[in-house]
Amino acid sequence: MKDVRLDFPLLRTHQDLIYLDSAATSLKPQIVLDAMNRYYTDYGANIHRGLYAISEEASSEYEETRQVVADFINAPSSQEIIFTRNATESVNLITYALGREMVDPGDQIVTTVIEHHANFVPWQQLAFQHDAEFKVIDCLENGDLDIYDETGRIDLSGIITTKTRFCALTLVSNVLGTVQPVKEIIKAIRAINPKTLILVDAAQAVPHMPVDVQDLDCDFLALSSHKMCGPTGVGVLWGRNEILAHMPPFLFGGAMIREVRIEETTYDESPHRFEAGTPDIAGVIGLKAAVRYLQGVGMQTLYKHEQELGATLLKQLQEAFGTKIRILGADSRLPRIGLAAFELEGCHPHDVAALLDEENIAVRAGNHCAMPLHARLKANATTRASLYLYTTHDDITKLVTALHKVHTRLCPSIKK
Ligand code: ALA
Repeated sequence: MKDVRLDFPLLRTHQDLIYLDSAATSLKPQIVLDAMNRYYTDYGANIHRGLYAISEEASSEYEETRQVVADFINAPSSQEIIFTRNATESVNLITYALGREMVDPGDQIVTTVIEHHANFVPWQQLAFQHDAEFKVIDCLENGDLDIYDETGRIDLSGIITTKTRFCALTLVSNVLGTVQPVKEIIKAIRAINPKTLILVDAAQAVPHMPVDVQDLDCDFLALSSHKMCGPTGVGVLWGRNEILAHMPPFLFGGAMIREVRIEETTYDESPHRFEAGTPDIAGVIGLKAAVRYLQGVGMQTLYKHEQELGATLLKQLQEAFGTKIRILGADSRLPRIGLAAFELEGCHPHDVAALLDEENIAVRAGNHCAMPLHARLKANATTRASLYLYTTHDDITKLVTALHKVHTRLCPSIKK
């Protein structure tokens, strides 16, 4: 994994930077930048419109990304891949297009307290607007979902009912770093209510581990290009064809219609029905390069690397600070990606992040768009270090050394 650092130009232009904020956005390899640049310099026409060579080339490069993404998440068909602006928009597409049609007063929408706001607020608002019940699965002190019976089996009786229209789940929490047993949860949901539609937020999962929508058996999956070596401005919604085929549009305009008359408009098939207007063509082409790059590294290899590094991160932080550090989710026995959100005794996370910046270390501080989870775990805010394929053991050692300095500066009176 060491050689991959050479692929990331930002690591060359900032040789001293220790970038530990990949959960916010990953760095981009040169081949992604080249692919986007090639579009703008060599064939930068609009897609699906021009009957001339460079427009056809742009259309074909754009459409090819659907197949590449479909293969990456093992979707049965490239027609099930919808390009959006980001994972947030992917979730909103479902809550607007399908949610408004399907949710009646008295119905129920289920999500969890560990969600990112992107997979929480759209469902909350949908429930509120339709007088539906908004049920939030709680978590335990270690961040694991409170869904297990005394034998450790997943038991969703009392949570999922015949009224549950939607259930929204994250595969990997952007604060806990834990990989949730989503496949098993989905099995348990289906056993109670096979009609519940299930959306998986995989924004923090797809960049770090192999994800297979058929194996998960979900109905929808949202992901984000910029967290997986791709450009910002592009997200993906995967959905089962049989649902998308009947789903009404969300945004109206050009490129999503079949026929427009003054009296009536008819719409194109999915996925084009859900891609109104000129999309981020360069971004989608960049995403294709990013997926191919990750496939070249190998998702199993990447996941193993992150699990090792993530375990090192936790161990070094715990050894260095003992009871003075609280790492959210560290006591969970679930598998993890390389991420640790922590409170350091006596130090405000914003001060920690600002002082780490003086040491050329980039981390994120705050609630990481997961206020319900922070409130549940009684943490006002945390400092988060998040790793990726270009992170090294040396980066972690430097973080821990710098944190010592920060702690001494901010809390001179606390005995180390
Ligand atoms: N969702 C991104 C994060 O967790 C921005 O940092």
